[in-house]
Amino acid sequence: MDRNEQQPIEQVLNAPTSRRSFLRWTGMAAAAGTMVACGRESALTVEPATVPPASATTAAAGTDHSNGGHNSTGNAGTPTTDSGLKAWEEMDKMHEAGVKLFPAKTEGLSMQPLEYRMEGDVKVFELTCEKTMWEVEPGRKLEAWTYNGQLPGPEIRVTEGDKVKILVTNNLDESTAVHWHGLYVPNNQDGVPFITQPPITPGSTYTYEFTIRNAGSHMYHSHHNSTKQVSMGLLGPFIVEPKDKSQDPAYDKEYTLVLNDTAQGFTINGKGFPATLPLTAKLGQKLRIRYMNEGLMIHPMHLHGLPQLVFAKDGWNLPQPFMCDTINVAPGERWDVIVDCTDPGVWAFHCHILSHAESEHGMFGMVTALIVE
Ligand SMILES: [Cu+2]
Repeated sequence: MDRNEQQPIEQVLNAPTSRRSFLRWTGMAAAAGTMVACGRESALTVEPATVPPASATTAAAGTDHSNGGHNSTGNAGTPTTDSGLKAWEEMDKMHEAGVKLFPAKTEGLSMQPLEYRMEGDVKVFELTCEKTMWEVEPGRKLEAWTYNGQLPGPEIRVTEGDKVKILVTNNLDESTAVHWHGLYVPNNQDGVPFITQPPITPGSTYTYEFTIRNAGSHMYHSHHNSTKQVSMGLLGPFIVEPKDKSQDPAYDKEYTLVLNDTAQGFTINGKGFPATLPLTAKLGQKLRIRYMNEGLMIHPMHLHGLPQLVFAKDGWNLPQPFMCDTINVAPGERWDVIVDCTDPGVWAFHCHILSHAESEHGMFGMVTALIVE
């Protein structure tokens, strides 16, 4: 079992199983050269957090009402657009353009493994809260508040029984605090200002220290002015390997998918489609997927083609794992699933609240793909 083959974006983009194979699988490589440039910015102009009202998109598509919605070259009732295309042709082009960009390159690597140093038998991690310009989709850069410049923040990965010390430096303009969501910690390490600690004021560093007592997929995030601070990006995955791995199902490769729906729009791991990263697997491999929801809405995550074996909730293995094709992930929840990659192809993988995933401008937001080769 290769526990952590999650790849940084550069590796994924340069790997043979990425853009090239995606195009091959989708049969678009040959067509790519003949793609006619679309007159509009297509999917990239869509604000992921909002779906344009029908009236707005109709206007944007330049529907010509001067001839009663008819045009001389098209079928009766098929409006044309400013570009001379029929409305449905323009819509199809925007959808196609978004898919062809996937996986689109953006700046910023999220959830990189956080290095630590040893102080005796204690693993010491450092997190810095700072303002970062974060590229959600190509060309759409927003101010984010991040841990170590990443959104989601770096992946903290430890083993049950580890002693950890986490130094949090606050370089923001307001106080903050970090809550270790899902972990057993001593009460005074729980990260809630005025209940268990003073706030971490701007410019100061605060030290958390505890022993890891429970395994599983967990999170860390701000617990101060949290609607704002978590929305702006102060969140990250905290993964605890069990001491005894025999209780978990076997898997070959794993991915963490952090779902969000706040200041950056609808995102998976801080990016919106087409800048989301595909998951990749070889035929016959088993993937472990760790879902985490750091947003304010539920997200039913639907993988096409291959069922999901749900075996853990909030880091606790289920007495009775179950199969599904859509797993609802509520705010604060973590679900762990195994996908047995028995069928090759590019399998669409998206939130099934459709307004989080697709508009008339094409797919956006919480959409990615599982590529099985
Ligand atoms: Cu959703």
